[in-house]
Amino acid sequence: MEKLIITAAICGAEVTKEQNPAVPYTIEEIVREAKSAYDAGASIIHLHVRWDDGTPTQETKRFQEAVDAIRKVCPDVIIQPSTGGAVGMTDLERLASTDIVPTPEFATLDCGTCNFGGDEIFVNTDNTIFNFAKIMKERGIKPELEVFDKGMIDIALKADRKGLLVHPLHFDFVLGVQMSATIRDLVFMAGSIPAGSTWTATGLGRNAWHIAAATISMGGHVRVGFEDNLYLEKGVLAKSNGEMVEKAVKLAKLLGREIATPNEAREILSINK
Ligand code: KMH
Ligand code: ZN
Repeated sequence: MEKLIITAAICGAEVTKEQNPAVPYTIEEIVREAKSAYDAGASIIHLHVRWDDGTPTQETKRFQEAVDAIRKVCPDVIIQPSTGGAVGMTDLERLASTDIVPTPEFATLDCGTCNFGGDEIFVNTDNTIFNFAKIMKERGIKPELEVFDKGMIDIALKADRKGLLVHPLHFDFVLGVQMSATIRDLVFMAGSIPAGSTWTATGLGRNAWHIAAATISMGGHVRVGFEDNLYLEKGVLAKSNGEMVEKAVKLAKLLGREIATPNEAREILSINK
């Protein structure tokens, strides 16, 4: 089977230090978490940034500072800025994370609107999605198509029919936010994308580890990290993102998959081609 790409979603926009004190806010903390994940075997850092008090921001300068600092200690890692940001941000605000220098090689592209718990709605209209896709294509940024249910795959394919995406497509199945996170759901999602596409999956919270194990067995790629899950196992908070990457590496070894380096991940995902 193809080598396994591990993405570490180290920070997110919603989780807090009250939930797990290791959640990073400052640039130093973000770098610490990125390095722990990279050292453990992550080849991609999915990046959100915060102000020092934990407030999420998409400000270009703050992203630039974080990316430059991560690059110093993880020179070849793939840094994937979020264009999702936090619920309620405007499209312009969200895209500001991609204005860093050099232009990012990879970034997320959220492919639909979804319920985000309580009264929160994460809004991505068709026009937002098509506009983000167009801008990313023009700027040579590979989109990771974030899909929270099957309908979002269909919206991504609509963008593809409009010529806004470059093949091979890469999807990230985020299970356990809107869609449930059973193995049946995962198999359905993996069977619903065009042949030749690559995919990553992540299970939110208590869904993290069965989704990781199934994904590794199915030939997909895995995302772990504080953005999606704060626990190493039931009742045990992870002390770092690195600990969660280590657990994914252990699962991969047990299941017979080798881990991809960042350059091997670029090759597998056709980044910069
Ligand atoms: N924080 C969520 C509202 C992404 O990074 O593209 C959006 C999100 C997805 O995390
Ligand atoms: Zn994110």
